[in-house]
This record gives sequence, structure tokens and C-alpha cells, in this order.
Amino acid sequence: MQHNALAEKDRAVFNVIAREEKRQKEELELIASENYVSLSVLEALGTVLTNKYSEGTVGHRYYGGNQIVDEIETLAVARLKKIFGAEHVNVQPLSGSPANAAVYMAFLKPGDKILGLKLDHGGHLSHGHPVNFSGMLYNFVQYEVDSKTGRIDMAAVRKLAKKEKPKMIVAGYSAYSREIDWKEFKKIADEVGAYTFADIAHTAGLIAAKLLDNPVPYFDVVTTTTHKTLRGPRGAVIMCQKKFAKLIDRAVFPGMQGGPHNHVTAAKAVAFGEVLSKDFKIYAKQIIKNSKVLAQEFLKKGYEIVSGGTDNHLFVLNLQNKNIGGHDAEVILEKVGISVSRSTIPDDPKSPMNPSGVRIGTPAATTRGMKEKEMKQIVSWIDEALQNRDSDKILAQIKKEVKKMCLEFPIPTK
Ligand code: DSN
Repeated sequence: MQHNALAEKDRAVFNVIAREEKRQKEELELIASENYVSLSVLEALGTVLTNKYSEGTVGHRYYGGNQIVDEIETLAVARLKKIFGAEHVNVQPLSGSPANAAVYMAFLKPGDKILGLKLDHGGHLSHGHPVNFSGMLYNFVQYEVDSKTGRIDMAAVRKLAKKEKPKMIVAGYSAYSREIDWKEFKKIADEVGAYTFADIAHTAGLIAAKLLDNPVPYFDVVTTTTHKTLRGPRGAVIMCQKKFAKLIDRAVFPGMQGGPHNHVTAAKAVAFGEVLSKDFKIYAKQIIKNSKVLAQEFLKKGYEIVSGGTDNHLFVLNLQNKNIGGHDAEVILEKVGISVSRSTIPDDPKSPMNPSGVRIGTPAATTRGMKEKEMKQIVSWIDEALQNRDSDKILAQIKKEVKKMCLEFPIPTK
């Protein structure tokens, strides 16, 4: 990326960005929620659209001079509707948690009861964790994955829903590697008179490519971030049925947010354009292939995986039989230039600071063009690094090999 003015005017900031760019080029990204955007998305982010205030919706802004910005937002909306078949979309949410906050605000009152998956079972902070606004403002009852299968047991969800009679049921997770039965969630919600809310932040790109089932046609409301498998800028969107359009739009503004970030809206439009291309489907298929190979290779080497495998872009390695905590593993792997994120396992006996697992995902490595062969190599490196964590010499050698492979698979250049 060219940053000529920045290089001249503010060397301190320029140098930090340049170092981060180098790190991204030379190191391997296996954090399931991260990805590399195209240069077109980056270029849209670095534009004069950041200069403009546009509170309100297309054609109804609270500031003058928004006719051109309206065109950008209209484009992003049209493309997103086409991808997911949504009746109404709002592309203004600044990120995932604010989008989820707007959903709760639109449909519920503080204190209302919601069913959400527990954080250490694969859920998200904003699905009712007590330290998060969601758990503070709403009365969350948390469902769990089955302790034997590591999967969501729909009979148990139904039983809990019938007992608790929530006003909303949340499905869609941050660390769950199996297909989600949206239709069954919808049935259960209908039986107890609850709204259905899907948070597809992690799997949106795979759903967009029609590789996983799409909840948009059955659910009342769906949110996703735009920077994970959708491979767009950092941000989020909300999709809902037409009858809820006003509720959602008002919850986003003036309920939760002020002016939308128009440069990000433009970058979302660019990313959605890319998602609609044939290449994206090929990319999304490879994400899942890579994830399955990575998981199988770990299993071959005696690692345990929560739920025993994966249907999507990620899985959680249970490191209990390897005698290392998730945070410690994260630090060792950082030393060899591989980024993963520590993760709890269901009913984790250890603390969230150093839990029993790590979450591993393939969206970013797949964007670089890495395939099955590279996945096998990656598992060998991870295993070798964890087994030889006290040998600086072996770790340094692995780091060199990781860097060499990363340079052979550059991050996007167009
Ligand atoms: N932080 C994101 C993730 O890593 O899954 C969720 O917000």
C-alpha cells in the first residue's frame, strides 16, 4: 500500500503501520475471526468519505450534502440483499457488538428474557455474558453444548425454551465448528412465542457461498460482522424481515449510534461485490476443505478437538492431553510466527486467561492461496513447536520455515 503523505508527515505512525504490514506478510494467521482484505477494500477505506456526517437513512439524513453518500449506502444495501436474500438490511452498524445491542434494543426491553449459548461453550460475550452489556441489561438464560458430543442438543434447547419461555432465542456462535439447525431453532421459537436472532459473524462468508444453510429466510433478524469470512472491512450489518425494518433502523440510529462511517460503508460495498463473484465461492469451498484437513491432521497426531471435527472454517483444539494451557500455546506459537487465539473448552476447569484450548481457523491462510498440502505442513510445525517449546533453536528454525512459506503465499496484492 502507498502512504506517501503519511510517510512524509508522520514518520512515527507510518513506521508502526509498515512494521505491522511486514508482520502480516511474514507470519501465519490462524485466528478464526481474521482475514486479509483486497487492495480495493483497503483503498475504499482510505477515502474522503470519512469526512462526511450522514446520520439518518438514505434520503432522510440530518445533514446536508449527502446525495453522493446516499449512492454508496444504496449500493452496499442492494449488494447485501442480493447475497443473503434479505428483505431489509442496515449497513451502518460499526461492529458486531453494537449491531447485537441494536437488535436487543429493537425487539426487547431491559430485563426481558433471552436464550443464548454460554461463552465457554462457544457463544459470544454479547450473547449474555455477565461482564457484557447484554448480560447486565437482559435476563439471559444460557444453553450449552452436550457434554459428550460437544454439539448443540436441540431437544435440550427445546426443553429449556419451554421451561423459561424467553422473548428471544439467539443462535450463531464464535467457537462452534458444527452446522447449526436454524429451522429447528425457528420451530422451537415459534412453539414458545420467541423472536429468532442469528449472529452469523463467523460463518457469513460460507453461508453467502451457499456452503452452509442460510438463516435469513426463516429468522426474524440476523447480524454479521463484515471482516471475518466475508473478507470485508471491520464493521457489521443487520438483516431482518421488512416488518421489523423501522424498529431496526431506529435502534441503530438514534438508538445506538451517531453518524455511520461512510468510508467503511464504501468498503463494505466493495467486499459485497467481491462476495458476489465466482471466485468467492471457490475461496469459501477451500476454507472448509482446509479446515477439515487441518482438523484431521491434528487428530492423527493425537490432539483432541471439541465435537471431534469441523463442518466450517474453525475448530477448538482441546489441549488437556498435551499438558499445556491455551494461553501458553498461543505464546509458543507466536514465537514461531503463527497466530492463534486461546479458547475455553465446554465446562473448562481452567480460567479464561489460560484456558484449556486454542481456536484455529482457515479464512486468512486460504486467502493467501494455501491449500491441503500447506495445512499438513502447518500442523507439523504447530505440533513440533508445542513439543519442543523449551528449545529456542528448534523454535527459531520453525519460524524461519513459516516465514519462507508465507512469502511464497503473499497477502492480497489486488
Ligand atoms: N472477537 C471475535 C472472535 O474472535 O470471534 C468475536 O467478536
